[in-house]
Formats: sequence, C-alpha cells, structure tokens
Amino acid sequence: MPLNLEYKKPVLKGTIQVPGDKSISHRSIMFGAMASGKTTVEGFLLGADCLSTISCFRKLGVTIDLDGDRVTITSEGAAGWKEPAAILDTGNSGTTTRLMLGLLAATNFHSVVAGDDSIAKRPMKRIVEPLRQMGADIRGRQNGHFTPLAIQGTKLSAINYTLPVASAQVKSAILLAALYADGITLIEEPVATRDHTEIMLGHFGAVIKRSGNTIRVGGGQKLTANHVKVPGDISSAAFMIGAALITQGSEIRLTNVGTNPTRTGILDVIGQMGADFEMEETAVEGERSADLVIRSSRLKGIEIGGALIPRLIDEIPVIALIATQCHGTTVIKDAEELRVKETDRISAVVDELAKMGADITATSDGMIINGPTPLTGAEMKTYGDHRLGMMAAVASLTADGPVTIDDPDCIAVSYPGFMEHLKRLID
Ligand code: SPQ
Repeated sequence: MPLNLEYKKPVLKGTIQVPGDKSISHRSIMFGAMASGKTTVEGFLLGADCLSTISCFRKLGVTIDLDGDRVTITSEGAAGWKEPAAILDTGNSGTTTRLMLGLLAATNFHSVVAGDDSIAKRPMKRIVEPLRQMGADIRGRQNGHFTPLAIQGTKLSAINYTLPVASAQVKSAILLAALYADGITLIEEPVATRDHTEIMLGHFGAVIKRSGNTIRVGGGQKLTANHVKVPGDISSAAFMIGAALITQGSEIRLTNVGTNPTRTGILDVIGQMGADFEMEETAVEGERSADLVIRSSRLKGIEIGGALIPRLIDEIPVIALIATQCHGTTVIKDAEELRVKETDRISAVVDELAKMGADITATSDGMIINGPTPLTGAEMKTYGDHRLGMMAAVASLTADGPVTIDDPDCIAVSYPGFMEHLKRLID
C-alpha cells in the first residue's frame, strides 16, 4: 500500500534509540552458529534481512530462539551443521548471500542459495572467484556469477588475495572460508572497509591479524560461544540525522549509535558541511558507540570521495538529500559501487530527488548536487530499496506538497518502526 505524507514545516524534538546494527546483527547469528555452545545477543535488529539470516541457519540445523531483540543461538559449531533440505532463501540481503557462500563452500554437504529479484541481479562473481581459487565448487547462472547458486562443500586451501573492489562482504566471505581452509590466508584490502567481521571474530576467540592493509587468518580455528551487544545502526541513524539537519528549529538525541570508525563517514561529512552536532561516547572498546545530538543547521556543499566512500557507502542516499539543502555544490565521486546495491542507487537517487525539484546530476561514479533548492511534493518510487524509501520519507519533511511513497514496506529490511520513530520526533 502506498504511503501519503504531507507535513507543514515540522520541527523534530526528542530522543530515539534506532534499531540494532544490521551488519553486526547478521554476524552475531553467523558467528554464533559457527561457535560451539550458547551465544546470546542483545539489541538484535529484527529487520527482514537479519530474519533471513536466522531462517537460513535454522535450515542448517542450528537452534535459534528469539525473545524480542534478544537471541540465543545454540550450536555444536560448523561441524554440526546439517545438509539443508530446502533452498536457503536470503531474501533481499546481500550480506546473508555473500557471507554464507564463504561458509557453505567449506562444509561437506550440498546447498542452494537464492534470494529475491534484487539479489538475482547483484554480482556474485566477486565472491565466487576467490572462493574458487580456494577450491570451492560453486555453480549457477552465467558461470556461477548470479544466484541461484549451488554449492558442493569441499576441502579448501588458503590463498593470497587482493580485493579488486572495496567490499566488506568480499573480505568477510574469504575470511570466513579461510577459517576452515588449510594454511594461512592473506587478504589485502587497498581501501579499508567495515571491520565488524575482524572485531567480532576476535571476540569469539579467532586469531585475525592485521598489518597495514593485509589481514592474516590461519585455517582450522574453532570459535567459542559468547555474548554480543549490538549498538544502534549508524546507517539507520543517518536518516534521523538528515531529518533533523534539514528541518528548521529541530534538535534530536539518538542514543547508543554504533560509531565504529569504519562506519562514521557520515559524521565526517556533516561536520565538513558545518552541521551543529555533538557526540558523547558510551562505549570505547570492541564495537564503539555514542549518543548523538543533532540540531538544524545551515550547511555548505562539499566534495566526497576516495577512502571516505566505504565509510559511508550506505548513507549516500540521505547525504544526497542533505546536499539538496546545502549552500553550494556537493560532488560525490568514487562511488560506482552504488550501482550494484539493492538497486542502482546512483540512478534511483538522482531520478527521485530530481522529481522533487532538486538540482542533481548523475555521473558514472556518483552525483553532483547544487543547493539549496526547495523540494516539492512528488510520487516517489523506492525500487524495493529500503534506503530509497527512507530517503523519500525524510525528503517529505521539507517538501512543499504531498509526497507519496509507492512501497513503504521495504523499509522494514533495515529499520522496522522507522515511520513510527519519525512521527514520534514530530509530535
Ligand atoms: O546486505 P546488503 O543488501 O548488501 O546491504 C547494504 C545496505 O544498504 O544495507 C548494501 F546494499 O549494506 C552492505 C554494505 O553496503 C552491508 C555490508 C556488510 O554488512 O558487510 C557491507 C557493504 O557492502 P559491500 O558490498 O561494500 O561489502
């Protein structure tokens, strides 16, 4: 059902705890299933993507109990997983699909991984190629480069691999396979990407060493069950940050937001744009977190590219929206990876914001936005992409006229309760 939104100069006030980090929630289930014993998770994200991860591991015979945002995973470790009798349905989740390929390649059974129409279009070659170099037997459409993929688990060997794209999913899939491979795997990462896999595997007892850009993982390691506390997702918080920045007279507090430095590019960007905000750290060890206070601000356009891009890749839709309200030009470059997300996020963001009157142009690897421009009402498409849905809802706060969102349900992929939270800040 489409959603109709019309606001008259809303002012946002109040405090929100955004839901748990999606990347950490996925990994808590995966690593809990790889570990022997009982892993407990608090603050788990009950978004559709993370529920897909739970459903896949249940099909492998792992016991997973949910109690609100608390999860208990009881496992004998990967050696106890069973051959699944049905397809492992990864839904809309690239993280589930790609990280599971690394794990399934090293089992001794057959499995099939498939997701929705968006997953079927997302490139898997980047995962399948290095895994094949390790000895993996993976087959599927177009030489195994697109789902559905059939995996015959087998013995793997270590490799030395330089990532051709800055991708935490590629790094993580190889890293997970490497834990079960013979020998020592070296992964070189030319540009740093989110390091939740490395941090969390250490917490589960694995030895992962980093020296400069190179990550070293020995095979044959066993994980031990542990407790995981999931902080709020900065990628979800980003939409509330954008909402407060672009509405006059707003001041909001976002509690316990994950501030792992590989994810805080959005804070660097709004700082450079001149945003009025504060960060009060709440945890400094392991996965860091902070309370964020954000106030409406007069912002200026900036250039965003290079090593900053992987640190804010999922925030670009909302950054583009914020840039429409900045004084001057914002250039986003080196972000060609956006073209292979849930949808082509360069085309989708540019088309949708242009419908609302933004001065925005697509480039091959990003976009150029001139501001500030008043936004108008429009019929917005999500393309089934949760981040496009939230971008449209936040844009509606400053639009002069009604905004319709064609498929608001897709927002639940990463932020169930998003519209309720937004409403709470406005009331
Ligand atoms: O899981 P999925 O569908 O790939 O989700 C996205 C998102 O916007 O939520 C990307 F579309 O986040 C990825 C992120 O872009 C999650 C992720 C991870 O948890 O490791 C890493 C990034 O992807 P990549 O391709 O850069 O490794």
